[in-house]
Amino acid sequence: MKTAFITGVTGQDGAYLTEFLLEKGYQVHSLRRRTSLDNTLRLKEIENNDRFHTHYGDLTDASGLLRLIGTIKPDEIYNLGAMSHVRISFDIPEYTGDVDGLGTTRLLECIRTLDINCKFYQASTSELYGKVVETPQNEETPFYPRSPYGVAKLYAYWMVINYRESYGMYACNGILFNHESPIRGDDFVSKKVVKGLCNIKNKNQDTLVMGNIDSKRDWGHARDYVEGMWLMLQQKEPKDYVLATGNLHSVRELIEFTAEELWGEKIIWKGSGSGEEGYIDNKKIIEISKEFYRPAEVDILVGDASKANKDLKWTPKYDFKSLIREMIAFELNHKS
Ligand code: NAP
Ligand code: G4F
Repeated sequence: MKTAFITGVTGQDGAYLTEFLLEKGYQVHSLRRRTSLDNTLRLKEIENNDRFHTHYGDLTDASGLLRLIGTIKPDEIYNLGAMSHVRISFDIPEYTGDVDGLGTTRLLECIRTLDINCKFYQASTSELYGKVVETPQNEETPFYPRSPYGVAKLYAYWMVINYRESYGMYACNGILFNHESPIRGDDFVSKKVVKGLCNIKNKNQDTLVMGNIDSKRDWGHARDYVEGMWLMLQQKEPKDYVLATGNLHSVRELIEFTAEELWGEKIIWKGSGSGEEGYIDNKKIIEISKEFYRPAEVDILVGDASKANKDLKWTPKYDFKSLIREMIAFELNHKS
């Protein structure tokens, strides 16, 4: 029976990965932050599994990490913990660097110091490509991060490669494009749009206020992506892989598709820029506010996952429509 240690277990990917590894027969140990309100809502269905364990800790606390990893001696570490919100990273850049950047180094140092035989997965991101220099992006595409989050993750990305090359560590970067699910955090665009429009449909909200709706992303389902993380750690050689669907949609299309699923009709757009508004049945449901714009935007991200398709035999099962339909169904059932 293998033992895994997961940071970020209380987040979207942490919950799906834990479920996946428990199904594979793993013992799963995980890092949980102490919070004043319950942060384990995504873990309710698995928290009673006797192969699942949480431990209090923080990626900024090196001595705690060393003690935990030294006791658990995991076969695999999945570093999913992060301050993961791009816009908020502009508000707390130093903290973001500490958790997302140095937090990764702290874990790598634990493996080196304890001299344990432990594979390491790093949650790298398509945000590394930022102001993209080619489309689609693959493992060879140069990086140009556009946020404190992207810059912190770039440091972590290179530390993983440095520890692999310096100490022969089995350490991989998964360069994952946006992946969503019904349990996505409320302040990411997919959840905000689906939840907001479902609320409007149910007359619990009047309008949805959005930022830049012309940015474009490659959205997949988190359930598909956690399988890819695991596959990266089951290979002969540690390598870095892009996981993506290869399909591109704008935030505007996300809003239009969700609205059409809910009302069976098209949104009518009026105005432009931050004065643009969206209407259904002559009722305004979308407004734009600069509040949700970023100081520097990533306009377009779309990945080429050919290397993962070939080496890992990884292909996503969900597409954009099945992802959004599942998110809508969750919101509607959740409310009833
Ligand atoms: P998420 O839902 O925001 O979860 C982040 C997790 O990190 C939460 O469990 C959070 O704990 C934890 N965390 C935050 N600060 C921490 C700290 N100081 N010490 C320990 N844990 C801390 O993110 P996600 O969408 O699951 O993403 C997982 C990872 O993949 C992140 O590293 C993210 O940057 C990266 N990534 C995500 C995507 C995507 O589209 N989802 C794409 C590429 C890469 P609390 O619950 O207590 O806040
Ligand atoms: O959903 P988002 O906040 O995701 P973003 O910035 O792409 O970051 C996510 O994916 C990354 C992978 O590429 C991860 F590394 C990262 O941790 C995170 O999971 O925003 C998507 C797009 C952006 O262009 C944003 O400007 O949607 C645009 N947007 C427009 N209005 C909005 C809004 N984003 C948010 N969060 N809220 C809005 O009202």
